[in-house]
Amino acid sequence: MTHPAPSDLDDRFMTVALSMARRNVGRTGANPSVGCVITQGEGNTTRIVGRGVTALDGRPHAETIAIEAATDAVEGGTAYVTLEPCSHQGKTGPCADALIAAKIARVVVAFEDPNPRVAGQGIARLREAGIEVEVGLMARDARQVVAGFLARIQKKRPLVTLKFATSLDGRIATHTGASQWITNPMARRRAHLLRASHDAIMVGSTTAIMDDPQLTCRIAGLEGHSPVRLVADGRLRLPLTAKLVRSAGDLPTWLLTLDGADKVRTKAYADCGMDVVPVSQGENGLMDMDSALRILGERGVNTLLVEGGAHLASSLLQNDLVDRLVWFRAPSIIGGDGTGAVAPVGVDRLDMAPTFHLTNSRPLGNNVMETYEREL
Ligand code: AOF
Ligand code: ZN
Repeated sequence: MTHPAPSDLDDRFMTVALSMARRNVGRTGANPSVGCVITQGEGNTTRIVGRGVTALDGRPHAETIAIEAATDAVEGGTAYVTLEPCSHQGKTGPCADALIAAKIARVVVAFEDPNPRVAGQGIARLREAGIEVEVGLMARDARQVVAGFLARIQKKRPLVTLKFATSLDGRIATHTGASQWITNPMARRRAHLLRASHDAIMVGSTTAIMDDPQLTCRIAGLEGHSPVRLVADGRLRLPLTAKLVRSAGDLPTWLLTLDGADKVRTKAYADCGMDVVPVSQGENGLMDMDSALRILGERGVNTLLVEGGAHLASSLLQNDLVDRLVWFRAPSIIGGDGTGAVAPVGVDRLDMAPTFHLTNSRPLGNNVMETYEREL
């Protein structure tokens, strides 16, 4: 019988830590969802004695949960963490200190935390305490899991995903405005699932008025995981009778509008429970999307799902603010008199067109779901 090489074991346990981390993506507030696995023993006898994932809303952190939940002694064990353990004092002490106090002998870290409050200091602290630390295992996968957190720290804005549900010819409505439903129930269910893994969902005012959406995650068992709902409505056109306004007292709902918007109307939305967020004007007189996204980043939004409409999609694309596309396509043709998924983007030459690369494609019954990432 062959014994697994130590590096294979490391891969195996970091893979478990990553699957722990994936459990709470979109549910840890501004905090990244991190996974931690603690093992004891060597070679074939190595076993997991504790595991943890960053708790809902971001605290406690994964490491302290793994230590506390351990079913056996952790002293002398190895901890696998999908992000560098923190070194700062939050609601509870630094995770690096918790690992030191627990007398962990070795820590395997997927990658260094770019948060300036941590940035290598967690690793340094562990090493100073005599703990063996290895950094960089499965870094690519680990970075993918917290891509939104990385965007917020490094680009000072959330990771932006545009979602489309269209006919084969890229239409989101017929010329009479009929749009329910273009895609099939499987595709719509998958779209709801997408909501649960994002911190916030945004629509433009036309979509909010035409579709009167609730923007909640209505999947059994996931109802509690609905993200913050956002409407970009520069001119305050949204009627106070809209479902989003009427339910604003129960679910966090933000109204992004132009700075200096009518005070009386602004107060009416605020009285309904909406959080009115003023955004500066861009050169074209519309809301400056760069500023809007910066504000969302400051408010701790790591991942933003944009569900339309055509104008919001085009202003984000025009400003190169889109990281990912999720495209649900039904096998129908609506034709050129229908509404296109994206309003004019100002592309004259083909080399000016924002380009994405396909990262996933899967059939959902007779519909298809495609995922794209921005081509750099
Ligand atoms: C860890 N383990 O599970 C997570 C970490 O706001 P605080 O005080 O909770 O700290 C948030 C920061 O901690 C966050 O921005 C990121 O740098 C790090 N997240 N660190 O050791 C964890 N989620
Ligand atoms: Zn921590």
